[in-house]
Amino acid sequence: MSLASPTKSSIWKGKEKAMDEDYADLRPVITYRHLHSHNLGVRDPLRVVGLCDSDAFYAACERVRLNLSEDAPLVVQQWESLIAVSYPARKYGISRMDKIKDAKKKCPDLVSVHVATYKEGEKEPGYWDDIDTRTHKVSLDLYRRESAKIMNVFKEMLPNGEIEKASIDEAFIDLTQPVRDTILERYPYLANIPPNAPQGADTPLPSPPLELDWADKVHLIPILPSDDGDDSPKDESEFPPTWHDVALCIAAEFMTKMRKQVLDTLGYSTSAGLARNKALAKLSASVRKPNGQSILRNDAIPNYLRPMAFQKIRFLGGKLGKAFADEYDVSSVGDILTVSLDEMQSKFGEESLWVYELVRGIDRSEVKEKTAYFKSMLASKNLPKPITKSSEGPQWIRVLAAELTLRLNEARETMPSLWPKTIALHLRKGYEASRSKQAPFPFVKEVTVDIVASAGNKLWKEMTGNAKDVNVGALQLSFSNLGRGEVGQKNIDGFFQQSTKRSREDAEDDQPSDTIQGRASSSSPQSPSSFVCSRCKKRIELPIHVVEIRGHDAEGLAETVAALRAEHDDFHFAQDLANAPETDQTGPAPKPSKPSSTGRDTKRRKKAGEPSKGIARYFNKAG
Ligand code: DCP
Ligand code: CA
Repeated sequence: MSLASPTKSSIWKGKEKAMDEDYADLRPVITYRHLHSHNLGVRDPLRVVGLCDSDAFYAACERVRLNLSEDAPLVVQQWESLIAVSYPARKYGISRMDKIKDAKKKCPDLVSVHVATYKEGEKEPGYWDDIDTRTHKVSLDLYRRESAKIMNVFKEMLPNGEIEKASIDEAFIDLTQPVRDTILERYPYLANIPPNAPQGADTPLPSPPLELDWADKVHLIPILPSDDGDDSPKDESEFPPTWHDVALCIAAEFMTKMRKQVLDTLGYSTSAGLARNKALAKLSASVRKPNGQSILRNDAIPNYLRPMAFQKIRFLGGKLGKAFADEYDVSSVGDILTVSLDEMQSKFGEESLWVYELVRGIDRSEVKEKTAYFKSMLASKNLPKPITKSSEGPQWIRVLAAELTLRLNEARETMPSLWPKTIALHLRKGYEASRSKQAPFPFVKEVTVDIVASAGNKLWKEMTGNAKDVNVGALQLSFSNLGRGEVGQKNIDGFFQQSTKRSREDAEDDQPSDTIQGRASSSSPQSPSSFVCSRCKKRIELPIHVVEIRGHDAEGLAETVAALRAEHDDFHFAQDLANAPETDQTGPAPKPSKPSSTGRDTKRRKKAGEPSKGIARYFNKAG
C-alpha cells in the first residue's frame, strides 16, 4: 500500500497556473480525519453537490402526458404567450419570448398545448377549447405532480443524500455522504489510519489515483482557458487528480444513474452540474443542455469564473447585482475581485461577505430539504376585468376553491394528518393594497370543493357586506397554518369556540412559508415581484435570495406577492395591536419572530416593513 505522504510539491503541483490569492483553497490538504468525519457540513473539503434541472420542463410534461415523440416541436402556451419551448421547437428559433402566433409562423407543424386551466363548475383542471382568461384560471398541478415524482426518484435512489427542491424543476443534491461511503469501499486502505501515520488522524491521505475514468456523457469544464478561437482540449496533465476529483467523479456516477432512472421511468431528460457547492453546481448545470452533465473541478474554478458576467451567479442576478455593477462599474467576476472586503462591507454591510466569497467560488449554504413545504397554500386569480357586482364573487371563489381542494387532497396523500387551521380571502382593488379576512377552517373528514367554497363565500360576504357594487381586481384564497390536524380532530365544536384571538396568534406565529418565497423574478417581466403598501408607502419586494418552488408563471408570482402582501398586512395589524391601549381585547402584541437555523437566514427573514440595513435594503427599498 502506498502511503507516500503527499509532499508539498506533489499536492501543489500545477497550482501556480490556476491559483492565486483570490482562489486560494482549490487543493486543500485532505486528512484521515476529514475522510472519517461525518458531520463537517459545508466545511467538508470533500463536499460534492449536484444540481439537476429538467429540460424544457412544462413542455416535457405535456409531451409525456400526450405520449408524443421526443422529436415533436412542442410549446406550452399560457393565454397568448409561451411559457415553455421544447428543444426540437427551439431549433426553429422559437423562444419563450415569442407570442404563439409568431411561433407558429416559424414552425407550421408546431404542437401547441395550452396549460391546463380551472373552469367554473369543474372540480378538476382540464384542457378546454374555450380558454379565456376571463373565465379560466391556470393550473400548474400537472407540473407539480411530475416534479414530485422526479424528487421521489432522487429520494429513493439516494436515501442517505440530502435533497433540496430548488424550484419546480430543479433540485440540489448533496452527494457528500454517499460519495464518501463509496470512496471507502473502493479504496479500502483509507478506512484505517496507518499505525505509522506521522500525525495520526491529521495525516494527509496518500496520493489519489493518477488517472480517473470520468463516466460517459460527462463534460469536464476545462481547467485552462481556451485561446482565442481555439477550443481544442489543452494538456491538463499538470493538474493531476485530487481526492476531491475522485469524489466528483463518483458523484457523477450517482448523478448519471439518477438521471437515467428519471428518463427511463418518467420520460424526462435532465441536465446536471456537479461541483463543490450549490452556487457552482447551479452554474455548471447550464453549461451543457439538454441532457448534459458538467463537472467543475476545483482547479477549473478560476478560469471558469473570472470571465463570467458576475450577475449570472445565483442571487447576484437581481437588484443586488445591479447595485454592485453600478457602484463599482464592474461586469465580470474578474472585475469584482478587485473590490476589497473592507470596501464592500463599508458600502453593503457586514453581510456582503457572502458576495465576496461567492465570486471566489465559495458558497457556504447548505443543501437542506424544506420541511415547511406545506405551510400555506394559495390560489389566486388576477381578473382581466374587475368584479363590480357582489354576486360575481362566488363564481371565482369556487374556481379558487377547486384548486385549493385538489392541492390539499394531494398533499394529504403523502401527509395524511395535514390540515389547515385557517382559511383566508384576500381581495385587491386595482393596484391598492389587499384587504383580507380569515377564519378558522373546520376539520371535516373529507375536504370537498363545496366546503372550501362555502368557507370562502362566507368571507366574501363578510368583506363585501351588502354592498351591491364592488371593485375587485384580484382575489386570492389561501390555507395557512398548515400542520398536523390534531386541533380539528379533537372536537370540531371546540375548534369553533376558539376566538379570533387564537387565529391571530397563529398568524403571527407563522414564519414566512415557502409559498411566499420566490426567486425575485426579474425573469418574469409581465408579473410584478413587488407592491407598494398603501399604509407605509414602502415598496415591498419578494426576497431575491430565497428559493422558488411555485414555478415562474405570472399567476404563480402573483400568488407569492399576494402572500407577501398578506404577511405585510399582518405586520401592520400586529403593530396596531402593539400600539393599542392595554384595554383593547382584540389580540396579543406581536411576538418576536423565531430565530432561524442560521444567522444569515435570520437576516433574510426580517419582516417586511422593518427598516433595513446593508444588503437587505436592496430587497426592501423603493425600486
Ligand atoms: N417557467 C415559466 N415562466 C418563466 C420561466 C419558466 O412559466 N418565465 C416555467 C416553464 C418551464 C419551467 O418553469 O418549463 C422551468 O423553467 P426553466 O427556466 O428551467 O426552463 P425550462 O425547463 O423550460 O427550460 P431549460 O431546458 O432551459 O431548463
Ligand atoms: Ca429547466
